[in-house]
Amino acid sequence: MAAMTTSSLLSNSTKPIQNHRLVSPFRAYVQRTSVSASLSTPKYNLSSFKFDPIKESIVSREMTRRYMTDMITYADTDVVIVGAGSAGLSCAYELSKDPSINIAIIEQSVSPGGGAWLGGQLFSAMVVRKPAHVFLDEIGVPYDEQDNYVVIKHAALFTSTIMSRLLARPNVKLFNATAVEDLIVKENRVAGVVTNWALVSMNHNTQSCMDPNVMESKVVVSSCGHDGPFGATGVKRLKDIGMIDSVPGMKALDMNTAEDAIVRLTREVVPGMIVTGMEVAEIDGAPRMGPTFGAMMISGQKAAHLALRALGRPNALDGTIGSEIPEADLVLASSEGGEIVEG
Ligand code: AHZ
Repeated sequence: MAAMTTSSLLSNSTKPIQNHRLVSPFRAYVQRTSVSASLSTPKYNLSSFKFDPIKESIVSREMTRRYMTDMITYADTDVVIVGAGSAGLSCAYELSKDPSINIAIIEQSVSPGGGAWLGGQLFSAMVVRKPAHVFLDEIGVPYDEQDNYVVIKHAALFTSTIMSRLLARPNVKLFNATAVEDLIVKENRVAGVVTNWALVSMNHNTQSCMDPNVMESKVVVSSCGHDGPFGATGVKRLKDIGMIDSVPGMKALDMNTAEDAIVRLTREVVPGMIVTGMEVAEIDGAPRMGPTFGAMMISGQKAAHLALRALGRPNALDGTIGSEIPEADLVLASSEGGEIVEG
């Protein structure tokens, strides 16, 4: 009886999916793009494998020297992106195409990716509404194509792909396990972030004073997600210090309204600070979209072009890509007239 149940379950689950559109575009994509994974003899002997020797202190010095060099390099940088969820990663990916811009990504978690390791309710698949699938084509993430949307078979495929592309770029440094605790503000302009090891940030109530570190930047992009223990940090701090009036919090779910609104409202909220992703809904009381991710990608892309504009670099918002921009320190991203301010 048990065997019968198992086999009938099995035969149901292995039945071909009726809607051929669900399967064939993905297969076609994989056939076009996958590298050959055929079994071949490894280039070393697996029966008597031996590593080259190393001194333990060398391992320690390699890690320490590189990390400390990065800290020195990025103590004063072009753009700091706070939060490596789908919006922050998309922003960093787009921005890092300009090799003249140095980008530090600060992520409080040990594992970057925010909520984008899963679809919704801990399911695997990630839904992306068209035309945001063009972004997936660019980074090389395969999907099942439907009429108005596409489905990536596992959200982790998007997150791991964008991260591997991004982190290979020489002008990007990810500082994970590091939290942004505060902002640097000078003359009403956000001028960087105040950081601490995330584990230290989480223990301010158990230890006496554990002072933070700082990172100056020309532009800060806040992509901290919606409110939570570490969410919406950027906009909540702006409210605390009186730079914005209120943070009403995201409204109830409406996918259609929410995704367009997030992209439309992605902007430089105060001089020097651009907000992207779900943090935008917090500041504007816009609806949430739940488990559809296209708005995170396009909002991140728009934030990148706002940052490029703020840095006086060619950008898609001004239609200046491919043209020479006059030497300018900083252009207010929020200014329609391209008003230039001092760096
Ligand atoms: O750990 C956070 C996460 O990885 C990180 N973060 C937040 N505050 C931080 C701080 N310092 C350093 N002070 C911090 N890191 O920011 C990341 C935010 O990622 P996310 O995936 O939560 O936000 P997102 O805006 O990129 O994507 C939102 C995805 C959602 S939520 C939602 C809904 O609830 O309706 N729908 C979508 C698509």
